[in-house]
Amino acid sequence: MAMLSFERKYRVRGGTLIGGDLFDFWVGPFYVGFFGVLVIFFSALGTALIFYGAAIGPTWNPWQINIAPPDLKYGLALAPLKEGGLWQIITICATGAFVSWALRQAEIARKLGMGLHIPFAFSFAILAYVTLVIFRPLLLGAWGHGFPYGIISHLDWVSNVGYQFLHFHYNPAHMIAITFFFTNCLALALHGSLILSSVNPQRGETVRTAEHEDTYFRDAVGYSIGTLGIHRLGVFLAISASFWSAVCILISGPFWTAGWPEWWNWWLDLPVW
Ligand code: UQ2
Repeated sequence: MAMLSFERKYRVRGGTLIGGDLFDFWVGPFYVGFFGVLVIFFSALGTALIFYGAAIGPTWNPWQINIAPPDLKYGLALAPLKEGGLWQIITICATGAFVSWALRQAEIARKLGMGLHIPFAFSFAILAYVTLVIFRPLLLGAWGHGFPYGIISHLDWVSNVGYQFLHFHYNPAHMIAITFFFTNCLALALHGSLILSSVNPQRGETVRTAEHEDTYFRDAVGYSIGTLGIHRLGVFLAISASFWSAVCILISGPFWTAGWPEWWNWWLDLPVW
């Protein structure tokens, strides 16, 4: 069945969170919905403001374009447009677009009678971003603590904030986050390669099934987590990576101001020595 005629029977009415039938329609292959309209609005406005910020800036070199947050002196107030105000509105647009995207995911999932796992998982990515540009600046008392929007400039920000704590790799939450990112890579490499090895055979060979997949890992490591289990593990590793990333930057400043290597003094200070 051609994809479009196949999809037609799943294009059901309802499942919307807001707006009822008003926005319950598709444009070509895309479901719109109330949140689709919001996504278009926020991303169009946000992108236009980024281009405006680039236009009033010193360069069109894509690597060097930079839209900086306000100076710390503005605290948590609104700043003039050309002194960080643009960054503030762009941040609102980005957050609005991301949250609307998650809610559109939820509407589509409801329409199809699926679980809400996709918007749930995506919300951890939103959390990581919002922690950087909203929660942490709020806790530190100035929007100027958000990261600048630019390819090179945001790298510089990460480097500078890292060195502010002497050695960010000693941040325990950062360690946990990295461990999840790496384990996520391991799990996806195992899973992706296992699936390709069994269901994408050479010409003339037959497709292998889950029995073979289980057997492979039982032979190799004495354990198979299973076809459903590997996906549960994947979601867990992925959301944990985002979650601990958010934690590691949130505690840096608001809850720990010394160098991160020093945090480990609790070990040396244990009375047991
Ligand atoms: C598995 C399984 C899959 C998989 C993978 C495994 C049939 C198709 C990759 C193997 C995974 C294991 C042994 C867990 C590894 C643990 C960590 C923390 C990386 O058993 O079932 O389904 O894709």
